[in-house]
Amino acid sequence: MSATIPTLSNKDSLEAKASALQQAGCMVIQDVADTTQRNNLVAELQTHMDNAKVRVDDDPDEFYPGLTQRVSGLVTRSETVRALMLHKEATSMCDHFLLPNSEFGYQLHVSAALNIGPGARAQVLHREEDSFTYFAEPRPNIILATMWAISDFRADSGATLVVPGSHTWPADRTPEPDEITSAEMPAGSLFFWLGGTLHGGGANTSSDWRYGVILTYSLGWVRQEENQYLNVPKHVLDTLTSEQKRIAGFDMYRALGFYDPRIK
Ligand SMILES: O=C(O)CCC(=O)C(=O)O
Repeated sequence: MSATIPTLSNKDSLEAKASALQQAGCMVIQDVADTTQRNNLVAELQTHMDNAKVRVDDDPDEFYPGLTQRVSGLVTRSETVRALMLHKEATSMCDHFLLPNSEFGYQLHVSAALNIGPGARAQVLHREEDSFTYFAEPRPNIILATMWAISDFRADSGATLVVPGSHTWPADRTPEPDEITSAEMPAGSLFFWLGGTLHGGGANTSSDWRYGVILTYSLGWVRQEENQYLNVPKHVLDTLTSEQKRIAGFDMYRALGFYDPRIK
């Protein structure tokens, strides 16, 4: 494979990180989540993961491959995610890439825990910004995506496949095999990619599970992919801090999002 993903340390400067991500359309930062955070997250989501429906007879036309546990609604389900979604490593990149197009802020776009099981096929490569066809390509930055490595991510265990540089491509250009690479990273790393970067879950040919948490962010004035108004019930919303509510998308963006508090 000739495609490479820039890998930086959490001690590198903001400028170095932003420049690497801008150039490659993707980047790994190592040593961001510690073992306690990862263990807590797994424990908080264990029951939901155990109850997640795993399709064994995979339909190759399905966007989501089988043999994978998927759990969303993480703002409600995980205290650790409520901290990680505001982690400085993530928000500093969001400030850089999203605030110029959304001066009053950005919001969580998707939250999901993805545990790719042995035998799972690769997901079709796609772009996070694919819903925003209104904008001509190359699109402005609308979305910034992150993947927290809860387990080690290896090429054979289903590490995210990514096409560095594809954020600058015309939408109809198909990657050659040597332009696709795996976001291999040790547990605790944080993988970033831009909304225009081609990527997808990798095939798992190993006997281990690949556990990741995807948290994507979007401009404050677009519709969120995950419906937080339904996934965060009122009794949970009432326990969130103002920062958590804001990032989850419950603040107004200029005139957008008003409501009548007398309606219960
Ligand atoms: O699991 C991964 O590595 C990527 C997942 C993804 O891109 C998706 O579910 O849309």
